[in-house]
Amino acid sequence: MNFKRHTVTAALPYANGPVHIGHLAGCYIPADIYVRYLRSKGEDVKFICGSDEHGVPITIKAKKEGITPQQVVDKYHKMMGDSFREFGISFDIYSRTSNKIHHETAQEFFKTLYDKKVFTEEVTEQYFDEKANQFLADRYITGTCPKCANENAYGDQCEKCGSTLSPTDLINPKSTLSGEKPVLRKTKNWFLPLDKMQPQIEKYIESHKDWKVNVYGQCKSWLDQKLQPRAMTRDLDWGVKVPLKDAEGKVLYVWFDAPIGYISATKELLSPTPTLPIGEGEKKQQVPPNGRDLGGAAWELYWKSKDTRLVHFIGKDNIVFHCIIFPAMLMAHGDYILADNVPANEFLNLEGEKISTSRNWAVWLHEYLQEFPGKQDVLRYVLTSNAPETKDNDFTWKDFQQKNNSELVAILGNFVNRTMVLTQKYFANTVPPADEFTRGDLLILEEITKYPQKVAASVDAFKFREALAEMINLARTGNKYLAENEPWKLTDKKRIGCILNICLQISANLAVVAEPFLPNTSVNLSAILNIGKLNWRDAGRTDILKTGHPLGIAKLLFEKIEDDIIEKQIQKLKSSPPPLSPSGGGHGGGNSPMATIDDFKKLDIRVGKIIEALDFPEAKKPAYKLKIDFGKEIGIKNSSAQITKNYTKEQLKGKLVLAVVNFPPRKVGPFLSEVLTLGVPGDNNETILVEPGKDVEVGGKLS
Ligand code: B3M
Ligand code: ZN
Repeated sequence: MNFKRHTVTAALPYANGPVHIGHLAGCYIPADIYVRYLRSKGEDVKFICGSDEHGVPITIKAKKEGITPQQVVDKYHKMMGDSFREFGISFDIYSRTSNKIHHETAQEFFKTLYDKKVFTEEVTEQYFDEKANQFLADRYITGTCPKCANENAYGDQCEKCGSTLSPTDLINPKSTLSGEKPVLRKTKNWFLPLDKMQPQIEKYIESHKDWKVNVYGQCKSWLDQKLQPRAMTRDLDWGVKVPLKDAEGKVLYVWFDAPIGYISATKELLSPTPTLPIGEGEKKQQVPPNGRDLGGAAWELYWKSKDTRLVHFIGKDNIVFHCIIFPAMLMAHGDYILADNVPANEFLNLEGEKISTSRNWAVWLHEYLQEFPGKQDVLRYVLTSNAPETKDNDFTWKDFQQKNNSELVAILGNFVNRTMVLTQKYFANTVPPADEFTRGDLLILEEITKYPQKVAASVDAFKFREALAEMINLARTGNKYLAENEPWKLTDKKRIGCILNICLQISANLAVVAEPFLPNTSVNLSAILNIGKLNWRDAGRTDILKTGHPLGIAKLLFEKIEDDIIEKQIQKLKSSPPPLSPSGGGHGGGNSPMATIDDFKKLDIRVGKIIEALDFPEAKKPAYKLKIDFGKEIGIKNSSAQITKNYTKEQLKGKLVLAVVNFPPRKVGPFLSEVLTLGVPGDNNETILVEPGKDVEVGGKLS
C-alpha cells in the first residue's frame, strides 16, 4: 500500500505524575525518531499526543495529595509537556483530554455508537460506599486476596501474588474512601459487545501478521480466550459525562475516551484557531487556511482517508486497548481507518529492578535535566541503544556512562573533532578539494552512500536500536578511515585535502542521519559545518560540502562523564525508600502523606559526634544511652538508640551521625532523650545509623 500521509500517535500519559526514563524509552523516543525520519524524508505526517486526564489514577493521586483532580492534571500536564519539549519530542500537538473539544468529540463518538444501537445495556451489581455516597472504582476497594490471603489486595488486582481480581472476589471488602464495608447496588451501564465483534477483530489482527511478535502474540492470546463485552461507561464523577438522559452520575470509561483523544487532538491541531501545542513540529507544519482541505475538514484526512497510515506507539500494557478495543470502537463507528501498525515496546527496568513511582525508583526527566543540563541527546542515545524492543531491558548508570564515554565521545564526537581540528590546521577552516581518489577512498565513498538506506530500513521496521547502531557505525567508519590514512603524518597537501574532504562529507552525512536520534547534536554539527538543515535525500551524497565552503567554529559535541557524577546518581537511587515489605508494613514513600518543603525546613537536622555510649538496662528493649556532641551552638545532647545488635559501644565512640535536634525531649524510662538519632531499618529489625559519607564538621546542618 502506498500511503500519502501518516498519523502517528504516542500513548497519552496519565497526568498523575512526572515523566521518567521508562516512558521515554518505551514510547516517546521511538515515536519521535520515527516521525523525525518521516519529516526528513518530506512525508506528510502529524505527530499526536496529549495528557490523559481522566480515570481513577488521577482521582487517587488527588486524594493522596489533598488537592482536586483538576489541580492534579493541571500540574502534571504542564510538567509532562515541559519534559517532552526539553527532550525534543517533536509532537505537532500535545493536547489534553480535559479540553472542551475532546469532551465534545468523545460524547459525539459515544452518541453515534448509541444511535447505531451498538451498545448493549446491562444492569450489574457494583460496590457502593453508602457513607461517601458513591459507587467505587475497583482501585477504591481493598480486601483479602482469595488466592494468597494478602489483606491489602485491590479490587482489580493483588499486588502480592499478581492475580487479576474483580471486586466481588475480595474477602472482607473495604472502601478506601470511608473505610466502611461497601454494599452491592444495581447500576446500568453500556457495554461494547466485543464478543459479537470477535470475527471482525480476528480478521483485522490476522491481516497484520507483520506486527511485532510481542504485539501480534498478545492479540492472539486475547482472541483465543474469547472477547467479552466490556463496559464503556462507569459510575464516577471524574471524566467525560455520558451524553444520555438516563446516565446521571456516569462518565465514559477512560479507555473509551482516551484513544478518542488522538482524534480530538488532531481536530484541535487542524482547526482554524489551534490552541498552542508544545511541539516544535507545529512551527513548521502550517495549518491549511481555514483549516479545511479538499472534501472535508482537514483533520478527517488524517483519520478517515484510506491512504493515511495510522501508527500507534505505546508500551506493552496498552496493547489490548490499541489493537482490539479502540479498533472495535472505530469499526463500530464506521468512518475511520484502523491502525496499520502498533509497534509496542516492552518495559525498561532500572538497575535491575522494576521502575516504581511510589518507591521513587526512577530517573525523572525533570531531575535529569537539572543534573545533566544540555545532555538530553545522551539520554536519548542510551535509551535508544538499550530500548526494550523485544524484551524488557535494563538501564544502569554505569552503562549510561560507558555509552557516553566510549561511543558518543570516543566515536562520534572524536571523529568530528579530529576532522575539524585538522581542517583548521591545514586549510584555514575551509573545505579542501578532493580530485584524486585512491582505491581506498573510492571504497569508502561507496560505503557512505549505503548508510542512509541501512538506517532507513531499520527505522521502517521499527528497529530503532539497529538503526542507531548503523548511524554510529558511519562515524566508526570515518574514524577508521582517518586512522588508516593518518593525514597528520603526511606532507602532500593535496592528499591531506582529499582525506579531509571525505571526512567532512561523512560529517555532513552524520548531521542528516543522526537527526532523528540526536536532534540537538545534529543542529550543533550543522553549525560546526556551517550548513543549514539537510534532508534525508541529502544523505548518502558525498558532495554535500563544496570545495572552498567556509566551516563554522569547532566545538566538542560531547563531553566525558566522570565516575563521581555516576556514583552520585547511584547513591541517589540507593537512598530511595526500600521496597514495601510483603506484609504491607514497610517504610515506603508510597504510603507517606505529602510533605512540603516548609515541613522539611522545620526540622533541624545536625551532624553530631558520639562521645560516649553506655548500657541502658532500664530500657524496655535493648538500647544504648548516647552522648552526642553537636558543636558550639547546640552543645552535648542525650539520645537513646536501639542499635545494640548492630554496634558495640566501642564502635560507636567517635562516630559521626545525623540527628533531629529540635523535637521536644522524650522520656524513655528514667532517661531524657533530647534528640532523635537517624537510622534506617537493618535486616535484624534494629537500626543502622545514618552517617555522613565524609568527614564533615560537627554541628553542620542538613539542608
Ligand atoms: N493513559 C495509560 C498509560 O499512561 C493510558 C494511555 C492512554 S493512550 C490512549 O500507560
Ligand atoms: Zn494475592
